[in-house]
Amino acid sequence: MYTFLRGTAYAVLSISVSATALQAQMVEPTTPPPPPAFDAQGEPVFVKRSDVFEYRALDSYSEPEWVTKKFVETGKLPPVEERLPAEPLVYKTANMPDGPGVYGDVMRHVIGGRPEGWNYIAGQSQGWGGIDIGLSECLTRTGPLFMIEPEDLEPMPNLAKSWEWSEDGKTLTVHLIEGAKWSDGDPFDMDDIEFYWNDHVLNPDITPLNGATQASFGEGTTLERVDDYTFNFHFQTPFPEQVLYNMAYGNFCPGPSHILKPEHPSYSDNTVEEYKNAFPPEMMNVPVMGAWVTVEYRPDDIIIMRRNPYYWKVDETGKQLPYLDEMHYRLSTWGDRDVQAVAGTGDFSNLEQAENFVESLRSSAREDAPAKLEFGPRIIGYSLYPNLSGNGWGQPDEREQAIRELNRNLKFRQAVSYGIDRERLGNSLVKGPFTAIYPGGLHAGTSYYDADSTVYYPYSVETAKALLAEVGLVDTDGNGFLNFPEDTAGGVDVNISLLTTSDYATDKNLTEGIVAMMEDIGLKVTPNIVSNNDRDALRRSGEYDWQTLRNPPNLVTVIQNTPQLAPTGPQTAEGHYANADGELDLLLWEQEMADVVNAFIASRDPVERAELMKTYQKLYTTNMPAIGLTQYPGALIINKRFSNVPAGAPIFMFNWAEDNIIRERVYVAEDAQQDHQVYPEALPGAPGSDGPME
Ligand code: BQZ
Repeated sequence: MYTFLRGTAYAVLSISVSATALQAQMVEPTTPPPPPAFDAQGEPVFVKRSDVFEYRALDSYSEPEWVTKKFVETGKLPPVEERLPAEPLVYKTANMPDGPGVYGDVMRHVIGGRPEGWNYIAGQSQGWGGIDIGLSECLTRTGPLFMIEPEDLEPMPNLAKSWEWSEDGKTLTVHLIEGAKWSDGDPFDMDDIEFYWNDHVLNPDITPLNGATQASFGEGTTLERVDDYTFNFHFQTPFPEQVLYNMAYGNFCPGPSHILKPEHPSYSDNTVEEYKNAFPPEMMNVPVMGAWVTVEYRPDDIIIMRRNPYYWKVDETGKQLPYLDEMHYRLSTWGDRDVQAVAGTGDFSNLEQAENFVESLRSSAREDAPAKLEFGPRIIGYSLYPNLSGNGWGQPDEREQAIRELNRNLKFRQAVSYGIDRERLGNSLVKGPFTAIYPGGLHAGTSYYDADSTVYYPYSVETAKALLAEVGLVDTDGNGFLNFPEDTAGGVDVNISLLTTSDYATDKNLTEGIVAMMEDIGLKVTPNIVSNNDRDALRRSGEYDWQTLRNPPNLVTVIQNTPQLAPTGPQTAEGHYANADGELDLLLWEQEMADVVNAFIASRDPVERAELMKTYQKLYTTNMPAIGLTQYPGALIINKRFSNVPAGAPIFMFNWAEDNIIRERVYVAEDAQQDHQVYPEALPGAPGSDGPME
């Protein structure tokens, strides 16, 4: 399966420039300068997981009065106690910043994504921005871990309410919440779990949206049903505790098998594509386990959701959650999300585009500003990802293959890194103490980061040019751009296509900066700017030379999505998937990185794990599977009328703020409520029916 190929083609070519002159210009790699001081503004209130919620039966339950009157008393809905599980998830009052809430009002999100459809587990995007996080509940939960004491840092229960390891650590027995129901009243049970695992995770033709594969749970891992609410995971290695993180958002969030299965290619005549598209955005009321259900979709305008009458979480007074009756997702741009949040026409934003920092800070500083803005730690990082596959992933043509061979050449990647002026790049986004020089790898300020293990190729055009000459690239046609040797791609200019999403100004600005800086060292780079969904499709299919990308979360947390830190499986490492035959042509250092990551996953010794991550960081920043660009903090913007927003919630740590703030227990005090509901006193309708039930 694993074959080793070396980028030898160029090494032998002799070059005219005298080696000594070149040596003289070369700048040695060093460690990165310390980032400018920038303290997070908010401080979480650290607690144990068991302080946040528990599963237990309460004496009585309640719901919004209009639900009782209009739906229960009219027989359209069974009484609340019959809709809830035997032991619902109960949020503890002591952990609610503002105490138990009241029903009503809406949270108005603004997003830049667009829904492809509702078949999340078959790989469809719902537009991001908290939509999929709100609709899909997962076995465990990690968002709120930002406020959990380090001693108790382990994923929180969710649909899986408890689990235990076998003596030898090779079996994890997982207990699901019993009696919970999908938003149409259908029981949630092992049928949904097995359908997700057998017919999606293990199905090579279908990949859930966030890329879960068997490798995400450990090579050779199997899932065995015990009874309707219990299953065993069987592992090849003992105590792979990482798996608990991969049972959280994005990797183990089952879909409604009673709705999806009849359309699945294994149980119908549908093709994989037909199954994927069988639940288009226009289809309303698709059952969910989340707190709100989609009842209206107006293309390029808005998605409206109404409270889920079967939601399986309550507060300690017995009130069924959520408190908010309606959710809006206005379909606009990510930049507009910031603008509307500080203006008060939107209610929430992850301020993640550095270009919007100054204006957002200015507006939210006003006395009468409608929203609160709070910066968190430096967790946003951007990198340049070269496609490292040399054996056909993405079906490259001759030119593309020649680029892949360059990408696989360390000297070439070093040249690119030396050619990037990260200070200028950061300042081109925003001036001030926000951006930091980021060589790549683990983010400075995160728990496993070690500056001494971090290699930094400081900005030096001369060194970059010298290395490109060593690789054998010469400007043979004198147009200022380096050419391939005669016998490669017809000796044309080396012209690199740089894949970038059009959805974020930051991504486009960084790409423009890279194009200019690469021209300075003689490399022609052409931006390929496409929509986010198209970008994500090309990213997964490998049809790109380079891409500008906001780093995946595991470079911040390490303990989440750990297998994706390196090519530990055929589709785990950003930038290097296996080819169509499943062959992964790893370079030596990539194999070393995969071995280190697997050793980290298998280790339960905190000292050993810290050492392993130092080795990982050294391998990463020396060899650069991705070349770091910049790193900066994000800020959470929330309208001041919302209560129960946890202190110090970062826009991103283990998950995005849309998960971190626990939206189902966020509320608006009666006297602060605003009249934005489009369908007051309405509930979701039958699956596939139009609009809400009134
Ligand atoms: C936050 C997030 C919630 C995905 C997405 C989007 C996709 C990526 C990433 C972020 C958006 C927002 O990020 O930018 O602030 O609301 O949705 O899911 O960038 O293109 O594939 O990983 O989470």
